[in-house]
Amino acid sequence: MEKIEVVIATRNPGKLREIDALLAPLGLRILSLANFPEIPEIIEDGRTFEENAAKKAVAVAAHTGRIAIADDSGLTVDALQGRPGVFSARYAGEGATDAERYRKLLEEMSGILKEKRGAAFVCAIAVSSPEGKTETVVGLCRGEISLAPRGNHGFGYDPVFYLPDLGKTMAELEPEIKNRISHRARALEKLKQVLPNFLKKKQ
Ligand code: ITT
Repeated sequence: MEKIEVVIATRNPGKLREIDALLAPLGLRILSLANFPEIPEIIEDGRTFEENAAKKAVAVAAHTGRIAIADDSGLTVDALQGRPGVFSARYAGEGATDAERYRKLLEEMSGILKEKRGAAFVCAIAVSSPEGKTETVVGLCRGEISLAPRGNHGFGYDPVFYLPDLGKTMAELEPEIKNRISHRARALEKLKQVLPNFLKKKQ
């Protein structure tokens, strides 16, 4: 049987790897923006993760004529009143590396006591059909901002996101474990509930 094609609307290889692994059991043919290099950059000017995820999914579905799945995610830190939030990717300026971003965060958090270092990773995932039907779901994972980076797995802010229950940072977890507990895993679990409505063959 021909596989249904779905485009993952991200330029972030870390996200793509995780989404790919989490959707693998569905037997879809996963395409990414690498298959559509002509798609221009989508301006993420929404006020919420949900708005940005929907904007990316709608634009890519319209452009490719295929079902598109987009992820908008980031870190919200309690002591920073939710920052960097939707600005997580731009927190240390355009073109900064992951390490530059988390080092800037550790610097901004210096002097903040362990009890006040609570944070959450948030992931909004939107799915959109070429006709413009869209659903958005959100997943969240709570933890703390560590005092120093640890671990080499994952991507982004993972080395400084500490999970007290596991006694490890997100970057110290094997990918299979992160993919069981992360904000992205939780959002994709919810996505799997609504996805069948998008994958139905047109009569
Ligand atoms: P796309 O928009 O192309 O998908 P992006 O990297 O620009 O890629 P976002 O605008 O959603 O994505 O920004 C997400 C930011 O949050 C970025 O700095 C990531 O490194 C970080 N982030 C998201 N999920 C993460 C995770 O699971 N672990 C660590 N950091 C994460």
